[in-house]
Amino acid sequence: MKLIGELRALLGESGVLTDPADTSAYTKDWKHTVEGSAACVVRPRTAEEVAGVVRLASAAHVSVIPQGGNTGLAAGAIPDPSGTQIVLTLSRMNAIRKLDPVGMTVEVEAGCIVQAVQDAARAAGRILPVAFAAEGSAQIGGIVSTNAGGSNVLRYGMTRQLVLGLEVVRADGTILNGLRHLRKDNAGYDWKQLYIGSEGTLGIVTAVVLRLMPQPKFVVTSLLSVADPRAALDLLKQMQDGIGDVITAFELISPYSISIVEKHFGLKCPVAGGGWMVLLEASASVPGLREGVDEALAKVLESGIATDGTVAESETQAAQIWALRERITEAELKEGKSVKHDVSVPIPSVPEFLREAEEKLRASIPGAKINAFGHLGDGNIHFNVVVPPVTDAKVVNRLVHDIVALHEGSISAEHGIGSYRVDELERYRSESELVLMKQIKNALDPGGILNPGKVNAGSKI
Ligand code: 2HG
Ligand code: ZN
Repeated sequence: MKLIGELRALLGESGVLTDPADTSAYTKDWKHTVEGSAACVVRPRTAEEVAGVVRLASAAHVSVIPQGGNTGLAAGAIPDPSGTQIVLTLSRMNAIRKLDPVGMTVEVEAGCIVQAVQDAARAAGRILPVAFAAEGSAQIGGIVSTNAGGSNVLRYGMTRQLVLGLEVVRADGTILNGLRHLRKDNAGYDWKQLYIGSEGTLGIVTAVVLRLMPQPKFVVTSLLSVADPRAALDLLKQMQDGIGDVITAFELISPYSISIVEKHFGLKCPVAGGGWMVLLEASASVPGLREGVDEALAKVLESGIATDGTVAESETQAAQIWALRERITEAELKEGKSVKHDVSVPIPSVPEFLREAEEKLRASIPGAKINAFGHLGDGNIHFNVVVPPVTDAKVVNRLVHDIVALHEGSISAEHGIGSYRVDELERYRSESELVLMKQIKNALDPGGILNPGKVNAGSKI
């Protein structure tokens, strides 16, 4: 293939992988349920090299699939099975260029591992306030391109809220540089918003300026048992009333989720009873946080909204509580075939959604086990269903998503559409929204070479 030679001339021998032994890690998703094939994997070191790859690929009418840490759960960074597409990994572009503790910004290259940026921020007395189980492998470019969520969204917002500046390689191979470290910038259209969350279908993010936050001096982590999701919602209301300004996480965990984490990782839930759990974390720098949380917890325990609970007395105990939450995804993988739903509904509707969806599933899919957990404080539930191997995932999706639609929710709260939810997007977004999305795609990538088939809004119009 002539293109491979051109890419080698541009990037050097080590910049182009073609041996399947080297490329296979880039052609299947984290869950190993979607597997494609690539003509090659390219490993550029600069935005100029990324732009060069895009120009060569475009001239050869070959598509480019940008890939970060490949931790996504929507198969949004995997090539199709044709073996003709190029995977472009940003992993060699991993410099932390500039960290400003006064302006509270950090400028990083797209391939930086999220945790490395978190560590650098902490060393400067600041935090990068994203938190999710895959942060040790996920890359900054990936979380920006997917507008990743996680368990701190309640306090700090989605990744979008943290992006101040962006550098993007456009589909025509030009570099768009907006790496500004500004809090306020209303000069013209805020074009970076188009690229954030567009899953590499409009441009390739090569560098980012992120907002940092002050590092809270005190953190209180607690685990509380509640009778059911409705009680969890009551608990949320009470805690918002009492200490809402210091809550950083409010996570709901079903009994089944706890049971599989205990089973597969030998962990032990410190709160007995085997019921629904809420992980609540609060953080602040002013003294008195622990007393304030204790007082609020005493009230909810007294009133019976929470039936039992524990507060971590050390960082180790806090980490143990978090492990129960963060290992659910891995435990689910060990349980067998699962069908994922990353949904959101208005927060007050969460208990009703859970009740209806569970009822429907139990009636339609005998043997289904519901692994429901997630970010109740944001109305985002991972309603994952462990099913017998013969089950048609699309049937399960339809069932759950129709209930989400009845509650005017979203079929993708934080993981994105990828290739996994393309049909669902067409079904649940209005025609006028799909038309607009298609117009945006056509305007920014008229040749359709960037991550084709992903998101794919309006393809059926
Ligand atoms: C989480 O909240 C992640 O832990 C993964 O978003 C959710 O496994 C999942 O479906
Ligand atoms: Zn999540």
